[in-house]
Amino acid sequence: MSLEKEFKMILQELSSEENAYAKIAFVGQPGAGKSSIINALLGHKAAATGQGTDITREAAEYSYSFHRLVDLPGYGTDMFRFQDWKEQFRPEQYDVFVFVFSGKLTGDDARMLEDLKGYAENLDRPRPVFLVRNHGEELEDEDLDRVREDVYAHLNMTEKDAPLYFVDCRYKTGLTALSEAFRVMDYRSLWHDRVESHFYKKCYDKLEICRKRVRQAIDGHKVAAGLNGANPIPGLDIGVDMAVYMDMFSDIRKAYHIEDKDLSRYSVMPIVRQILNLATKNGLMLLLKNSAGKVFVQKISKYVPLIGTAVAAGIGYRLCEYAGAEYVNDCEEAAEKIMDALMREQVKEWEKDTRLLLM
Ligand SMILES: Nc1nc2c(ncn2[C@@H]2O[C@H](COP(=O)(O)OP(=O)(O)OP(=O)(O)O)[C@@H](O)[C@H]2O)c(=O)[nH]1
Ligand SMILES: [Mg+2]
Repeated sequence: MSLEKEFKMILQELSSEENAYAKIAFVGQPGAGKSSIINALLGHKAAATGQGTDITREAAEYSYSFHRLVDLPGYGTDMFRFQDWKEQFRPEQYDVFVFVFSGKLTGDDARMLEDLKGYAENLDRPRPVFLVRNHGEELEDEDLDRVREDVYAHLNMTEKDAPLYFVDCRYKTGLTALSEAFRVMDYRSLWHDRVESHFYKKCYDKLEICRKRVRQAIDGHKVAAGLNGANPIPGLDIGVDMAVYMDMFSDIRKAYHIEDKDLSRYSVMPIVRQILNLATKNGLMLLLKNSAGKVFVQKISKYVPLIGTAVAAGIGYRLCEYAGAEYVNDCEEAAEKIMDALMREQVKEWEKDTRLLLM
């Protein structure tokens, strides 16, 4: 399969998989109403709810528009002590957090919010946090400001760090405002980096495999080039066997799975034009002249009659190694440009999807 196709497949897999969703994790004490809010947002009973503790015992994901709602168990119970809960459910993997509470806040709650702030700083991407006071019906209007002050003071944050919503699951109030807040989030910025970083990492892993194959290809040709010097390079007193170089370049491209038809699609890129040009006799001559200058052939070659053909063969060997390395760099640069182009196309697709979904 060609390198471009391999890159494309990586991107397609990543975009269609888990990664292309903003994952909204619901966190909070047991019984705060995390599962009930998820059910209310979904409009049907998907998650189990109940009066006891530890009703939710495993992380569960539910599709919600172009997001995933993630129901997590409550923390601070015998079964899930805060530290154990964190290790088991790794909240740092999620993109958006909904902190649900319904009564008194605890030290664990303050620690949880402290951690949430920390994740955003470490990962250098936005990680919105929403505070949700459930059981809203039990509050009178005049209580709302007090709850608001109380929660921000206890969690050591301000409304700017995390907006507060009042909802009630029994009477289904406040949920529209919450779902509207999810809807208008710049959701792509939440997971774009994750998809992009996975994409580049996987592509570079592929290139690493190619690089190993390429070394073998160059090594074989170097020996041939050292022994063979049929075509003189104009202006230089040294001969090279063009066929050896042509074969080597072709083998390098093969090792990278770079196919000519891939390249023609990207031929507006200078680096790609260069790769194509080097596959021609004139282009190759030019590269060799440049490379030869760099391996000091000019200086040494005029002494060939004095120093003998063994040294000249050594120069041919180095010249080939140098030209091979140059061509490898070009191929890698072209591969990187292909990755960038594919990523840019994908971003355009996502933007189109976002516009459709937000209409
Ligand atoms: N009156 C009233 N009861 C609610 C409200 N929200 C949830 N409940 C009830 O509170 C109990 C706990 O709700 P859950 O949604 O299971 O709470 P949870 O946060 O998911 O709990 P864990 O899964 O154990 O962490 C259930 O019996 C719900 O029916 C509400 O707004 N008003
Ligand atoms: Mg639950």
